[in-house]
Amino acid sequence: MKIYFCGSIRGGRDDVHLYRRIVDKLRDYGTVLTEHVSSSELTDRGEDAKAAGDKLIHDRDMDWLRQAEVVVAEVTQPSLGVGYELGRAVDMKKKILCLFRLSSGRTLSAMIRGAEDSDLFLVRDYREDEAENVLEQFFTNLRM
Ligand code: 6K6
Repeated sequence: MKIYFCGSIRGGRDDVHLYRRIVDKLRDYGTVLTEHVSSSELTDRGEDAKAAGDKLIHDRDMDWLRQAEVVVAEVTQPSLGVGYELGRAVDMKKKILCLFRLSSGRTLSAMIRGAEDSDLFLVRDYREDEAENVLEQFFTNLRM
């Protein structure tokens, strides 16, 4: 199974340690097309973008999104790019899981929370220590 993981890059890298844990767990279920999102070498400064070019990044990511069967997004750190990816993924009728930590004190965008349809688009509030269990539950239900 091809899995597309979304996490904030230019929106801020505060949660990169958690993206790493999520991507590690996602590898149990398939190929993660966007592993770089969890790389601690990728900063919000954009050195990589200068080398690759924003258009190339966008077009490559959209290509991967088309290939993916499942999209998992950590949405606690607000990110324009993640919001954009989720909107495109909805349009492509992908199965989507959004993970949000209430402990952040933030309120999730209504455009994400309100997109929940208990079928293709799921939003799950979780605590950091529950990350692996929440993913296990999601992929177990997917197989049923
Ligand atoms: C590196 C540092 C800053 O920009 C870069 C360029 N690298 C990117 N490489 C691959 N995917 C990217 C890059 N920048 C953004 N994305 C995609 O958008 C990822 O799939 C993330 O899920 C999402 C993050 O968007 P922003 O708006 O937080 O950057």
